[in-house]
Amino acid sequence: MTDCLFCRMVAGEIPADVVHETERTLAFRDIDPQAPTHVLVIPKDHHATAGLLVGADPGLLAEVVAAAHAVAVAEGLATDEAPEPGYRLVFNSGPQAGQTVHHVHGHVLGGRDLTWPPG
Ligand code: D5M
Repeated sequence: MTDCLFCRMVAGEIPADVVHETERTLAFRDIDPQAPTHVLVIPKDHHATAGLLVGADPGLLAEVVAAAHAVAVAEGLATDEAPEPGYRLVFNSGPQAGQTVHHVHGHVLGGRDLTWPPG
């Protein structure tokens, strides 16, 4: 989709600070980080929300989650054996949840104590 910001980043039309890439996923640093580690993980194909993606291609959602974990391991937030110190993986879905870019993306957040419940 040419009018989608994240599709344009996948296409290389808009710069991205890429930290991880697979055949079907891309991970890049958030432009407005909310934690010492704040990385967005997306499928390269356009799907608006996680719910729509899991209906269309559940394996691709699993690849996005696996990529998010690989980012967390690379950032020193987790190992493949244990979650410590830990990280949060968030999919904002829809306007009431604060989704502003309508191409599904998982936020990988970590590197500080994260509060709960979220705002
Ligand atoms: O999150 C959308 C996120 O996208 C938000 O945290 C800012 C980020 N963003 C917006 N533009 C860019 C660019 N150009 N590079 C990196 N990150 C970007 P949401 O869950 O939809 O509110």
